[in-house]
Amino acid sequence: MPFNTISVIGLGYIGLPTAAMFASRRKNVIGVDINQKTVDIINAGKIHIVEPELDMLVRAAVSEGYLRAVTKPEPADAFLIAVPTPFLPISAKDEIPQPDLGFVESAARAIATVLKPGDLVVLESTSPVGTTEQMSAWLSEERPDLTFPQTNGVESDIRVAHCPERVLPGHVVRELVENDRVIGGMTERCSEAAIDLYEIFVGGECVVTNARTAEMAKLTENASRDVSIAFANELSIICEKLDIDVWELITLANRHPRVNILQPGPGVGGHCIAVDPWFIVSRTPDQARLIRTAREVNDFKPSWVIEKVKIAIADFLQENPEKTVKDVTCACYGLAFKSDIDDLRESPALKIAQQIAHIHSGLSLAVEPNIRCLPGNVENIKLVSFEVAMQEADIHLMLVDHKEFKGKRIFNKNIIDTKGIWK
Ligand code: SAJ
Repeated sequence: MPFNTISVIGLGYIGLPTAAMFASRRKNVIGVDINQKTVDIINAGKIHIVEPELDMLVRAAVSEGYLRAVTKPEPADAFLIAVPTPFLPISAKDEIPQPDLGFVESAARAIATVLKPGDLVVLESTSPVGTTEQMSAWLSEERPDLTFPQTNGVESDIRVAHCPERVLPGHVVRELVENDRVIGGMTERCSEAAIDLYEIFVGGECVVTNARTAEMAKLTENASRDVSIAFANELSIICEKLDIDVWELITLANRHPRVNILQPGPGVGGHCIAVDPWFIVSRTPDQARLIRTAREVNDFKPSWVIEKVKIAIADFLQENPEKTVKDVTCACYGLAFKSDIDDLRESPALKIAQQIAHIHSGLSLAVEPNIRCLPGNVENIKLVSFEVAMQEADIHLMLVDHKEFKGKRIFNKNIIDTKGIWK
């Protein structure tokens, strides 16, 4: 099936690289985003996010005329929806977060106006099971003159599929091409059309399933990683009680040929692994017991780390009775949600640093080699160099194992090392 014009709705961390990738294969790409500033930046050949190699790809795509951005959908042969699927705010502490499909609904209703028979609509956003069918129902509500797979099966005018993104932030450009792709069409013809679309740039295998299984596959991948990290985080808490070095323990256990324990840390962040498992729990709360507990274990880790800082401050004051708590300086090393990136969104490290700055009356320092300044909403934290923090702080909290922090030799310091790199 030829796709002369491809439209990508949502030009964020997934949508923009995907749009640029189609454009790099000399397809006519229309990127749609509700944010005028984002649209202007892209049309100037620049990017509004940090992702290696993406700037070159977008610059070339725009300057050669294959990619342009707009705020309102225009006709195309294929539409890829890559908008956020966050969860709704929760009011009670033990409430299960519920998915917010508002962006998917708006995107679906917006593209419906320009759909024509033969078009393909792909949902790429990570979504709870049933969302693709729901999206197709929204499209059909807007366009009663067209037929859709839920009512007309393989004969439908419009093809609909779920093809979840699975790329790792920091490696998006390479992984978009190399990773296998799950293709979940609502019918066989929908899957065939989606394969034709992705084969434009995907070098990995396009594996076909149905839409619901594709939705669950994506959630399963991230929930599986969340459960594995929760195991490591729980081990770190157990080992602390038993006076065992968790890093040594994991290294030893991983020598077993069938054991592969992940690494503990200050908690799980980012906009995927800390969110997606809830999409399973919210649909099947009575069945998804382990998945829910894993989320709770990982979400608990930042408070556990903060308690350790409080204890370290108290111990320091006991050893230095001439000082008051106001004289104690704390330094946090790393603020990003994981190593070697600049992304602070949903970062447990940032959350911990902010909480310490909030409760601690002494000075709070932070070292984050991947950013130049702190976001406007971060208060009472001074961004300093590694050397300044090492010299000035009394309590040193290692939060993110950035390459700049590894291999440093640190002696005679009060260190809380959540990543096990300064033991
Ligand atoms: N983390 C640990 N210990 C580990 C590994 C990770 O504490 O051993 C923490 C990280 O520090 C970070 C969080 O987990 O806070 C998530 O980091 P990550 O590298 O595991 O994953 P993401 O969120 O960057 O990307 C994930 C990937 N999913 C899987 O590996 C199953 C990626 O392939 C997905 O495309 C992405 O989610 C997504 O968009 O869903």
